[in-house]
Amino acid sequence: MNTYDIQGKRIWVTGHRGMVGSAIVRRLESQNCVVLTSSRSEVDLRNSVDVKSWMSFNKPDVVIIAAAKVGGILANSLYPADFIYDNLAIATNVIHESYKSQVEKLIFLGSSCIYPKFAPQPIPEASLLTGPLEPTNEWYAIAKIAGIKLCQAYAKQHGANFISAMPTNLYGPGDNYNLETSHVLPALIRKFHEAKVNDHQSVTIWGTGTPLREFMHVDDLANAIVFLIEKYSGYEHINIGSGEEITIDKLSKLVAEVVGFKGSLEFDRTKPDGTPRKLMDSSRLNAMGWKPSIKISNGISDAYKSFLSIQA
Ligand code: GFB
Repeated sequence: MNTYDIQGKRIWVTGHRGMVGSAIVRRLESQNCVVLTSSRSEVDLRNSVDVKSWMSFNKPDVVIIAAAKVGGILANSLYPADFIYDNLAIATNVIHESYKSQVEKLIFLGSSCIYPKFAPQPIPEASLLTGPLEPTNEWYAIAKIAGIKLCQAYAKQHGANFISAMPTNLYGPGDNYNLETSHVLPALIRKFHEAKVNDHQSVTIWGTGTPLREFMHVDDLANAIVFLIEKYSGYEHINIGSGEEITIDKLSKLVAEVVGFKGSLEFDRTKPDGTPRKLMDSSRLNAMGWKPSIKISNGISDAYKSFLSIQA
């Protein structure tokens, strides 16, 4: 297994203010490397001229594409043009300019929603492009699939050491708690917290509660990303899952318990369920020697603590 040593390297973490980017910056604090970050006012990643000039000035050795236009099931279905355009532009610009400025290692982050709606479960990497996508997030999925293909094309044509990884549904510090655009877990934390403090008797959950989702704490993901930068240079994208899945109904009860909400759940069937299940097969990553360590019940308590700290 050819390894890449990040000691002393200049590592650009794009999207450093986001939940994933900030977890990666936290993870790199203990490493002897130079972490580079850029604010939106300095570099609009959708603008190739911005990206080119920032890279020629800052000369990163490693690039982590954690920047993305992300959101939950409702945001993805409401803003398809934003999701496909922003994510395609970010991938195209950062990957191409990384090649032009001879970046030594790049990792592109996608999502488990790249897989067909009815892929075999658990979903192996080979399922990619074998069937129709989940309609609510196909725009984002296509942009992320294009990112995978960009990395593969630059590896194939130019020998670039560009890899891509597909995390499962993430949660943790720095999450988005806006109820229209967020993912389910932060939405539940906020809904149950507000119901508790306002003494409401019930909380509305979207859909039927029957879909299954796999979750991973963002600190586990940050560890996996550093592990892959150092240990993986393969052509194929690689799944980063926890192997722990739960129904939305059970997740709701777990979050309610952590938050201390004692009321009832109501299910709003006018809201979409999305894909029925998207448990990934992460055996390739596990076989390389990496496993997550944060169990969902502990992870939710940690996420709730970080939610309370931003309420204060
Ligand atoms: O997390 P979520 O928005 O995204 O929804 P996906 C997961 C499930 O939770 C769906 C249900 O079945 C939702 O109907 N749900 C229940 C809720 N209550 C709520 C709520 O209050 N808010 C939200 N947001 N969901 C996303 C993709 O799909 O997965 C993204 O759209 C990305 O592109 C992300 O890939 C990882 O898991 O369905």
